[in-house]
Amino acid sequence: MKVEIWPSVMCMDFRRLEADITSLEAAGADGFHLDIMDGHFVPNLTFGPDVVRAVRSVTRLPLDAHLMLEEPDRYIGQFAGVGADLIVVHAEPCRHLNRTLRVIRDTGARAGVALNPATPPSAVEDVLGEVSVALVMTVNPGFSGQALVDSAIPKIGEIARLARRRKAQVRIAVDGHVSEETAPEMVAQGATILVGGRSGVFRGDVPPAEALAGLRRAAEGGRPDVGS
Ligand code: S6P
Ligand code: MG
Repeated sequence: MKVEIWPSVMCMDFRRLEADITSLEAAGADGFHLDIMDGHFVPNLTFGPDVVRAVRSVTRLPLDAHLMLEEPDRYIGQFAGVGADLIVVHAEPCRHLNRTLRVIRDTGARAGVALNPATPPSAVEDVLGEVSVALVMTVNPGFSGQALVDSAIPKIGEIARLARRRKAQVRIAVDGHVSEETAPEMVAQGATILVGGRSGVFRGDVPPAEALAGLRRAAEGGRPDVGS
């Protein structure tokens, strides 16, 4: 299966958002990742549905709304309504995760579940059959440019094994410090969607479009030996 790279909108230059999106789409981005933060579930604030709507207006690529919200249920309809194709909620704040995921699917969006570095794969095992994407956080959520939480990487492989055991058709995404150095191991563990942030795409030393190409080369180099 092809490794997809989804650049993170929160890392873009907001003075020229359309230009960043257009150039990354031309450079081969497979989708865009939009981090929605409420200052409660994570100690930071980003943006809301209006920015998702603006991004939707300038690209036809899939948009992934990563809800880092204390009460995600309250906002699912809004993000689906402005064009999010994939809505990812964290397992941690959801009291009724199975129902929340069904609410997402009922909007017509694909459902995803995310888990923080300290959350065990068992927390999402019983919903792997309910989601299109399982998002493994390899940093503590809230900011870009953070250090990798090494202990989170083996969780990619654990979730891949759980999914195979349950015959769940779920893709594993990784979010946090995805770089040319870390991507090969993430892919070897079973990741097929990588969020491109400051470590992999918006590095600052080369244009994002060039960094994206380098990240893809590195990620493809990490593909498991077995055919996929
Ligand atoms: C972090 C957020 C992420 C960041 C991403 C950026 O809370 O969920 O999507 O945008 O971590 O990647 P990097 O390379 O800056 O860690
Ligand atoms: Mg994210």
